[in-house]
Amino acid sequence: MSRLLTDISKQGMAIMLLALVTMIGSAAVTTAVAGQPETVRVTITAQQGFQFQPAEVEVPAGTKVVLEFENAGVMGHNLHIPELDVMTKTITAGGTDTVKFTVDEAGTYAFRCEVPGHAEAGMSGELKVL
Ligand SMILES: [Cu+2]
Repeated sequence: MSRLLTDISKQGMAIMLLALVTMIGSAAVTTAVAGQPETVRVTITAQQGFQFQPAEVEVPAGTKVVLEFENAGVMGHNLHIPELDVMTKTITAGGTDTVKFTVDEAGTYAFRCEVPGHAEAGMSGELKVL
């Protein structure tokens, strides 16, 4: 009987410890989130010569990204992130288009211009979600 009680109390301790660890864990996560801006603004420009500038962009996971796409080239361009199903309009020279999205999963997501031949000519890049 006393052995059973001991086992139960050990189990109780384990549960309390787990609850404590969980509380500390979530407190740490809350602090990290509070320290980050809720929205990240990113500008990517389509340059002459079939280039995105910058071609590599980093954003934090779980944060709303406001991506402004500008066309500083002479032809129409767009920006497509296939894995995220994010795509701007095809904008003419001097134009802009803004898309908003949130990526919860860290990883590297390729983006490209979908105007035929442009990605092959160099219009591709990577969005890194950290
Ligand atoms: Cu293009």
